[in-house]
Amino acid sequence: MSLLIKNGVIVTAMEEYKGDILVEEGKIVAIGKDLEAKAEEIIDAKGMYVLPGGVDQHVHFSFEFNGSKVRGFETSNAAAVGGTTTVIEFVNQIKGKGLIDTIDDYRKENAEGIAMVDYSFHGIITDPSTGVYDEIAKLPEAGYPTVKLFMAYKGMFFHCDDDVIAKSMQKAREAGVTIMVHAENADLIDVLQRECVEKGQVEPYYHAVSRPPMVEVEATERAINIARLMDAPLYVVHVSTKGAVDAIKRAQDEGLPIYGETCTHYLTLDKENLAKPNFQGAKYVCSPALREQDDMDYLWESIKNGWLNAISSDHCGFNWAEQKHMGKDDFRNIPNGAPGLENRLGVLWTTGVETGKITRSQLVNLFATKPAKINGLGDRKGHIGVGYDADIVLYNPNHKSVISNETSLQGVDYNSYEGMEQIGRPEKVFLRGQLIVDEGKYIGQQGQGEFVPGKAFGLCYDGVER
Ligand code: DUC
Ligand code: ZN
Ligand code: ZN
Ligand code: ZN
Repeated sequence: MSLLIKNGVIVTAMEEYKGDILVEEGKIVAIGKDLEAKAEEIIDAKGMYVLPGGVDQHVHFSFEFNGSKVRGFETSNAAAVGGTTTVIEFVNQIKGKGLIDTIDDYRKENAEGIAMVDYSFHGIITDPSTGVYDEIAKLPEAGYPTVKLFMAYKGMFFHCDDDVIAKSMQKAREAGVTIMVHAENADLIDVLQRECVEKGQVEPYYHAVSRPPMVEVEATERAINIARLMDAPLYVVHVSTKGAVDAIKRAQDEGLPIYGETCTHYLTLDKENLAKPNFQGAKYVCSPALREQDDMDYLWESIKNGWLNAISSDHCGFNWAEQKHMGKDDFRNIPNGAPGLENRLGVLWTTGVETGKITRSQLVNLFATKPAKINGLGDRKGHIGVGYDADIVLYNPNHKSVISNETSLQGVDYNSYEGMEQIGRPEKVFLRGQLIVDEGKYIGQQGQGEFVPGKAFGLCYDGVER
């Protein structure tokens, strides 16, 4: 199968230029001005921006909170219509079972034959007693070179203390495995949560009150110090606040390989959403909590200046009606996490590119190129270049729409961006050269997505550019 995409403006992390793209057998084989090439199919992309398919490196299709589970890979077509062609899913190690076995089995049962975009995995360590530290060396060979550890959630099965982080980092460094942390101080949150509940403050808003910026800043600084001690790299997920960015920035200025991502919602939604009446605030309960305007402004500065390296969705498909309502009488029982897989590109384009806060190239870098590199997918994904997978988005900048859950594919009963006017949309999306979205509608098939193994040392160690 060959395909020629003509007359579009190609946007990469470095530049934009007018050009044609020739695709053969799912790969980009040539790029040039007025390419004279024969192809079975020719697409005129005049008026479109031609972007690499997004890499959402922080997606939950199996996250569980108090026994309640999010929607799974059967909703991954939401990624496709949102211009994301690769998702990276976090898999919790099953207690008593090895991490690689857990991910292998999860992959066979929950992703293969179901996924509608390409996918990769991060492991989450929950049970060091299985010899998991020794497994870290074998993770790259299995194609899973990234591991997340939860500093937050005192008492929950996935919470880790500092010894687990330190020992994981010791092994990870040698193996080229990237350790990621959810940086919030579990003990401090526990104290603050109890204080709220004792005062009868049980509404969703107190989720944010009991998780102030300082609990994130403290844990981020601690994680950086552990990484410094262990001489290991570190990737901090879902950074939401100025103090945490500053800690990362200081470490980078010292030359340490410390990196961080933020998420669409921390840039665009503020803490006041949690105060919405009639338990609507529960829709915005995620961790870290939504912040105030000054933090949001600082995050925009941070992505613009390269202090943070990726923007992910941290997509968590919990329903409001049953699942979020588990916390009707006590915010501590509201499942943490919000959907957003489908809206990452449209929302960032609207609030970032259209307002002039970031350039299209910066968006491409944060949305696709850098997350692919960080996770060891950078030789195939996240860039429009010869030899890369033909994961291509034709973004129509003239389309206007209003975000509504009625048209959403996320399989959840609400949308965090409901009512927001969106500028532009992914008009056509190609996954390895196959058209899976046309006129903004998903037209692909279940099972079309393939596993993409990550490679070691994605998070560079030796002064490689961030
Ligand atoms: N952390 C995540 O990364 N996702 C959902 C909830 C959480 O705490
Ligand atoms: Zn602890
Ligand atoms: Zn987290
Ligand atoms: Zn997450």
